[in-house]
Amino acid sequence: MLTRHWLLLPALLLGIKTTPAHAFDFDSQCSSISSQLNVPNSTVFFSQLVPANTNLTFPDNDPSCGRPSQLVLTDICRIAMFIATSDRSGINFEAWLPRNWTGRFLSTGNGGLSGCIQYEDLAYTAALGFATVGANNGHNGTSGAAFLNNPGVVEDFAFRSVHTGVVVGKTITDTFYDTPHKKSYYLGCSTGGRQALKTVQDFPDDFDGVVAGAAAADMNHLLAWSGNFFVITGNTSAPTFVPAQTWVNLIHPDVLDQCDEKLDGVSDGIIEDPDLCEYDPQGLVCKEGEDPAGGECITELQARTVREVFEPLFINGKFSFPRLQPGSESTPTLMNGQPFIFTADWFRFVVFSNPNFDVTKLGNDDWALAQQLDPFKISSFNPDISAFRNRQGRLLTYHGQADPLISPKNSERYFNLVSRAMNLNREAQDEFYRLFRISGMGHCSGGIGAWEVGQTLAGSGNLVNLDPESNVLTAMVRWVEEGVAPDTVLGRKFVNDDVSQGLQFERRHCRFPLRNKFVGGDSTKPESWECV
Ligand SMILES: *[C@@H]1O[C@H](CO)[C@@H](O)[C@H](O)[C@H]1NC(C)=O
Ligand SMILES: *[C@@H]1O[C@H](CO)[C@@H](O)[C@H](O)[C@H]1NC(C)=O
Ligand SMILES: *[C@@H]1O[C@H](CO)[C@@H](O)[C@H](O)[C@H]1NC(C)=O
Ligand SMILES: *[C@@H]1O[C@H](CO)[C@@H](O)[C@H](O)[C@H]1NC(C)=O
Ligand SMILES: *[C@@H]1O[C@H](CO)[C@@H](O)[C@H](O)[C@H]1NC(C)=O
Ligand SMILES: [Ca+2]
Repeated sequence: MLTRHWLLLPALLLGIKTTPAHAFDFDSQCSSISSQLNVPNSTVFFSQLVPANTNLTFPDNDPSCGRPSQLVLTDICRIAMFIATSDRSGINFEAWLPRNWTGRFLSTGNGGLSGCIQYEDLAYTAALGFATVGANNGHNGTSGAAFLNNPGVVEDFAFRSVHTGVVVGKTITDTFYDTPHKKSYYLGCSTGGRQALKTVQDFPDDFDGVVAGAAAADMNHLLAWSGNFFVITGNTSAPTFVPAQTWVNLIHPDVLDQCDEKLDGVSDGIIEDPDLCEYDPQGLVCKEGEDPAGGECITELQARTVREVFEPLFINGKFSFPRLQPGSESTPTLMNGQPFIFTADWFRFVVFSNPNFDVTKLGNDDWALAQQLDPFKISSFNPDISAFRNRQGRLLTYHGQADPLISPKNSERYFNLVSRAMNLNREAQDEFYRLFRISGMGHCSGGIGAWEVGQTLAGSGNLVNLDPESNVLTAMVRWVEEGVAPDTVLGRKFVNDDVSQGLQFERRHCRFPLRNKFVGGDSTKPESWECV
């Protein structure tokens, strides 16, 4: 006893903080948290301490989610619960609370029509010190079948899962650490990007900083647009159909020939700004005596398909969704000669409530009907986000310029619509909302460009470089907390997308409407480019 007092005394004299009266004991807090929570209409399944480097497995997770396990990167308290959102709907929800907490809260989002907790995003953001939450968006798995005759499930998908998770997640965070969180953030892509815009539009107080990738916004029109590729191409035996290998081996090189070096000065397979590309497939049409079966040329009918694929969608003569961008045809997913799966599910289970509906017949009138229904305003396209702006919210959007699933032009379109609706000049909009166009990136991640910008754990380079100059999430934290807005995002490409094999090249991506201009030198060096 005596010895211990003697040891303590100099510490106190020096003003060194000793153990406070209510020591925060992470481990015991984790075992008792469920008894401290009083979330209405919820069931806590468990709370458990998970040490860093644990390989968590999820044997009960729907196999279609493709997430059977996740490596946990830092010590967390993992809380899993069910929260009812109506008497016939509810969300499966998890909070991952890191031992090394920064005082920040974050919500993750979902993808496609799922239905799946994105454990990799929980792992990533918990490792960066966020108290992070994720939910299953109101149903399990990637199918839309759960929407059938259950508007509550559709409502969860449209907005309620994320918002409920945020309300509950903030309470859990503040209770767990016995301190209010300081700032709140969101990180998501695709449907996760749409969810992001939805909260900015309808729940402006939920987040201080929102990072939204490749947003599936203007959702009804997007589903019409993606469904319309089947209308254009026909099935795989139609004379209008263009096989995948023709897109990849014949048309894509021709697109690059017209739009790569000619438009941006560097022949690297990356079209810096596909907005500038007006591709004409006429040169590929078979000449006298040439046979399209050889894959060296295409028919006039196929050339028409190619042109239509790169045109915007008009519904009843009205512009409804921007065109697929040239460059993305190297991944011809939407042109596979089958009704797009998410469109098919949406019309079967939501629009027509008929699992046997013949989705091969979908067309113009159906697209118009879906937009008219717009269940729970799933469109997520309201351009008046002044409430978010007025509370000092910050919005960072990014979009891969070679995205084969959601046209990156739609992110430009929303940016411009906000500007018009709120009557903002460029400077005023820049204050709170920026869009970065990531050249050579596919859907949310991947691609031949310098696509690693801190958006996910994918590719693994993101966790080793948290510099706000090259990480959209830490850039957002700096923007919110220090008022330093990102002017560019330095993207990285690792050899074979494997950080251990080293850096292949870096490129700085510009904020819209600026575009990259090659100014000379080594094109793999960021200094050789300029935003103009
Ligand atoms: C985690 O465990 C699963 C299933 O046992 C295994 O397939 C996976 O490779 C493991 N992941 C890591 C990072 O060890
Ligand atoms: C969804 O999956 C979770 C396990 O991941 C399970 O606890 C829950 O009961 C499932 N919900 C439905 C509606 O099947
Ligand atoms: C909880 O569930 C009951 C019964 O379904 C419902 O009346 C009540 O509004 C719910 N409460 C909350 C906070 O959701
Ligand atoms: C905790 O986070 C801080 C920065 O937020 C970092 O410097 C430190 O290394 C982290 N400690 C552990 C044990 O992860
Ligand atoms: C393609 O469509 C045609 C005409 O509708 C039909 O006769 C044929 O069976 C379809 N082929 C395939 C492979 O679906
Ligand atoms: Ca180029």
